[in-house]
Formats: sequence, structure tokens, C-alpha cells
Amino acid sequence: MFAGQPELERYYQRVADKHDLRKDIDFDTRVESMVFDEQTNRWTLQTTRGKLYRAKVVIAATGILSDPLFPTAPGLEKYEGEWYHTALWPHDKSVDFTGKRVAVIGTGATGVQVIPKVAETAAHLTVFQRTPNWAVPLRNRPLSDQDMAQIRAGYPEMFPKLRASFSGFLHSWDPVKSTDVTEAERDARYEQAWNSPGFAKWIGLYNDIAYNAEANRIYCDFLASKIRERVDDPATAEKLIPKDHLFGTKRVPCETNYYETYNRDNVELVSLRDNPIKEFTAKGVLTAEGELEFDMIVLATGFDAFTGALNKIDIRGLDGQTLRDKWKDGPHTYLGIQVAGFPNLFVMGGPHGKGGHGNGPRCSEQVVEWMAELVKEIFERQLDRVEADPEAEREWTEQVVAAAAGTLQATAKSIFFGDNVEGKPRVYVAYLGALPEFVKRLYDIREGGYRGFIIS
Ligand code: NA7
Repeated sequence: MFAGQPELERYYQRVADKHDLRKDIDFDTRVESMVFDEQTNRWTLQTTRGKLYRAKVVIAATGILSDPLFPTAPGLEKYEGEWYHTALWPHDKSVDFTGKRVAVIGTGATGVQVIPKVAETAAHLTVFQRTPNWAVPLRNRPLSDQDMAQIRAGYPEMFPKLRASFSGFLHSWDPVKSTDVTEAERDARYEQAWNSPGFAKWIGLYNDIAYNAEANRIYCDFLASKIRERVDDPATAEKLIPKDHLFGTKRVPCETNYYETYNRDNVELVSLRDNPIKEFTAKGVLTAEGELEFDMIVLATGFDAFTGALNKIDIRGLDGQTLRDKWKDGPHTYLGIQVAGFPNLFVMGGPHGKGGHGNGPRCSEQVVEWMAELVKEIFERQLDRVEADPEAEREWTEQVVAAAAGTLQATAKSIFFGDNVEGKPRVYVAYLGALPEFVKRLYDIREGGYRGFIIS
């Protein structure tokens, strides 16, 4: 039901072949800097391969989750064993955990998938947990030919439904509140969701879970009871139950046999709150309780999300202003698509927009369609510049940030506020609105002559 990496890669390869895309792609190329020339209205891009590119328009489709985050403890360079970051996994070699003493740091969406796999063959696995998560069962399974036939037959209804849903998923929040039903009904619904695949257990439930702390807490109690049922050792179960954030205020990880993994003799959970890593050593890590030795360390520590990838590039717009400097206190954008002072630069899947959020491909495609039309116009009408009006940018940024204030999401530390990264200012970087409204806004703006954009 949920495709694994090899199947996804096969799909991308097929799309690249079908549309003959490889001739237009320079692979293994990192953009280091981008400078706007005000005389010619062209961007100059410098890459790690030394090649210079000149472009009238740049679309930075650099992604929300693409700048890997490393542990804050110093000394990783001293560590002499094998180590891997889950976002930089070496696909050209097979990583073997067999018989090894392995550490995994991080228990987010990736950590909860990696941990059960490593535990199967490692001699010993130590999991370092900074924050426990409300992880829920993925319920993945192979699809039969009959399942696929049924899915294909449903395409005519499925695609409009995806475009019309809040975040591009088939699930939608139920307008019924959890307080409007009996306790027995509610429990049965939670049980049914628990046994269903994917985000049915999140965005397919009563909508008050998203905004009412009390309704959310009741659901948390249900989820905590499931963790207690699945983990044999009560002390370990308690460590795995989040105590300081509500369900869905951080991204909800989906897992397979994650909690049962802690019942294995070769698996140990270390809470970094009780026992922080002071530094990496040649043999492993030094914690408050002493040195622990490992043959391999897996960093599942996530990403500097939303702004990390763009901030890695030295981007210089009008008057030599850098994007990093402009965003030092948090991102400023118009629709998450443009930044005032950076003409002809379009962002796809950055902060404060809907492209790339939620069901990534589904949300992106609608924003891409709109953006591609605008880019086409730049060339057809031989425009010099399209850039965000500073006033429109100010209004949009204020609106996005204000919409998140006072919500349940604002009660947790998360990638949505950037405070998973040490030293990053806590500012809302995601976008809380619904996909159909966002897309409608884009088309209204176009009909209004691209309101909020300065076109010359
Ligand atoms: P996530 O979900 O951001 O998880 C990263 C995990 O690593 C999370 O448990 C973090 O704890 C932990 N972390 C981050 N920095 C540290 C340090 N310095 N020390 C210890 N632990 C740390 O990233 P994933 O790769 O798992 O998932 C990314 C996306 O993939 C996810 O959002 C989905 O869209 C799919 P924290 O909770 O911040 O305390």
C-alpha cells in the first residue's frame, strides 16, 4: 500500500525516461551561490563542479526536508566506527548491522522505521531518544491485483478528491466533534482508526483533536494505553509515552513493530533527557553515566526543515542583500513562492507556502501548474522582472505566523517552528491553511493581474 524506496525510485526513473528528462539535468551538482545581476536581470549560479550557469528565472525546488541535521554533541569526527545519517544513506553499498553494537540517535518518522530493522540483526541496539513521539501503526501490506484493479477503477473520483482535500490526502478531518458522540462510539472509532492504514489515525478523525486540548488528551490516553499494551517493561513504556506534547503537534510517525522492538533482549532505550550525550569519542559516545562503545552509529536526527536547504546557498538579490540575512529572524515570503528583493526567483517547497506540504506530490503539482504559467509569461511577454511586493510579503508573512499562534501546534517544539534545530529562531515556518483555498487564492491573484507581485 505504501511503496518502499526501490519502488519509488523505479517510478522516478521511468518518468525521467518517458519524458526524456536526463538531458536537462546536471546530476551530483550542488549550487553554492546565486547572484542577481541588476543590469541584465540574470542570475548567476556557481556550483561545486566549478561550472557557472546564467538564468533569467530560477526555481529553487530545494525541498522542505533536504538539509540533514546533525547531533549537537561535539566530536563526531573523532568517532572511528562506521556512521551514517539516514538522509545521506549510501545506496552504493549495503550497510550490514549483523552482529554489531549499533546506536540509533533520533526517534522521529525515520528513526521509528530504522530501529526495528536494525534490531533484527544487530548484536545490540541502543536507541537514544530526545523526545518520545506519538507513533502510530502504518499498517502497510502488499496490494493484490484485485486491490489494484479497484484502485484504478476509482481514479476518476480519487483525483478530484485529492485536489479538494485539506492537505492532498484521501483522508479528511471529520466535521463531527469527539464530544458530540458517546464514549463507546468514540472508543470504537479510535479502535477502527488504529487498525486502518496511514494517516486515518490522524487527519481522518474528529476535527476537534486538532484544536481542542481536552479532546486531544483523551485521544492521547487511548494511544498511551496502546503503547502500554505493546511494551512489556512498564518503565520503558512510560519513557516511550510523550508527556509534554499533544498528539499531532509534532509530525506523527508511522511505524511497523516499533514498540514491540523494545521487548527484545538486544534493545535498550536511553532517554537523552536523563542521560545526555556529552560528546562523541573514538569508540562511541560519552554520556553523563560514562562511555558507551559502538561499532556503528546511525543518526536519524532529521532536518533543518523548510529553510535549511535555501539558507545553505549563498543567495544574493538586489543591493547585494543575502537571503540568509533577510531570513535571520525567520522567513519572509509572499505565498511561500517569492521573496521581495530577489526577482525572478521562485521557491517550490519552502517556508510559508503549500507546495510540498501535506501529501507532497499532490500539493506541489497544483502550485507548480500555477508557477509554470507565470514563468511561461515571463518569457512570452519578455518581462524583465517579477518580484514580490514588500507590502504583500509583509502581510502574507504576518498572516501565516498569526494563524499558527494560539493553536495546539504552537504548544510543542517541532520542525514546524524550527526549534528542533539549536540556535534557529522559533518562528512558524510551515503553512496551516487548506490546499483548495491556497490554490484558489493563487488563481484569484492571477485574475487580479498578479496582485502583490511587481512586474516590469
Ligand atoms: P524528524 O521527524 O525531525 O526526527 C528527528 C529525530 O531526531 C527526533 O526524534 C529529534 O528529537 C531527534 N534529534 C534531532 N536532533 C537531535 C540531537 N541533537 N540529539 C538527539 N536527538 C536529536 O526527522 P525524520 O528524518 O525522522 O523524519 C523527517 C520527515 O520524514 C518527517 O517529518 C516526515 O515528513 C517524513 P526532537 O523530537 O527534535 O526532540
